[in-house]
Amino acid sequence: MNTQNTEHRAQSTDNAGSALIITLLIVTILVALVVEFAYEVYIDTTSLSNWENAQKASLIAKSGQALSARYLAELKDRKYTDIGEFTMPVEKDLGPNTQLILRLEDENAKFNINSIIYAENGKTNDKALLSLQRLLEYLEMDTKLALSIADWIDPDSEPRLPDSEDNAKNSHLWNIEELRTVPGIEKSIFDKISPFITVFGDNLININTARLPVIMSLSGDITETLAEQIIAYRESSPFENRTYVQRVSGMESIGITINDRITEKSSSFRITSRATVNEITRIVESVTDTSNKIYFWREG
Ligand SMILES: [Ca+2]
Repeated sequence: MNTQNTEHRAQSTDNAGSALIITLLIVTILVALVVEFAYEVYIDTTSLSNWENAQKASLIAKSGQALSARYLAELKDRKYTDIGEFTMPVEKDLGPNTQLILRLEDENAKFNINSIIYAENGKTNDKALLSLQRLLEYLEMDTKLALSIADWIDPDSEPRLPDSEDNAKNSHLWNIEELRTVPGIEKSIFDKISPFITVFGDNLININTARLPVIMSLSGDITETLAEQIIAYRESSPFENRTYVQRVSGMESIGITINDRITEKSSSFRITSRATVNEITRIVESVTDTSNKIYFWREG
């Protein structure tokens, strides 16, 4: 990730950030009232303080989710989106020893690993499977892993490789962590590929936000140099329409071949809301779309 670029994007969302902070102030007051009320019910004073901190942190983290969702809803009316990821600490004005960090990640910037098997008929999507193989190749991994993953997901039990159907789920993945159960996906492999993959969204890759390996996975004709040129082009002028990628020198005809697999606008985002009150931290994660439909929710 280009650090400068991240900072630039974070700055461009300052207005949204200010709006979030103001709303958070109101939410914090409400949280304090709720916790004060619940506090009265408890008698055990030894664990009371931590319990109170945990309750506050949990409520603030959930509020962070709600506020981020509101921000996403505003993106729905935009012509295009170019927010790949940004982290926004909301340290001020939340009260003493209280911190909230919101992180948004574009799921449309990633390759949807479920797309290699059609949901409608369980057949293999050959184009998507090739993309996954190219992604693995670029990351210097065994491209055969793509076949193991395909067998893990597809409904039939005909192995593409010896043992690749053993204990297979034979169904689409609910989260990317499930990949760890596929034979051959060791932790080191998972850690390397996980930033570039998702199991959510509409299978379209946002050409404004996809990182280099994901752009290269779209076509065998997209070289590393060409992918770098796409990134350089969008930094000065984001693609307001997916077809504009054809304006990048060298992409005139390749752009047409990937037109049905890309978009200029993202719909799904991963929101991580991390609240800390007096050193007690609660994290709420979700994948939410710009219509505020929630696909995944985890509290910890
Ligand atoms: Ca299978």
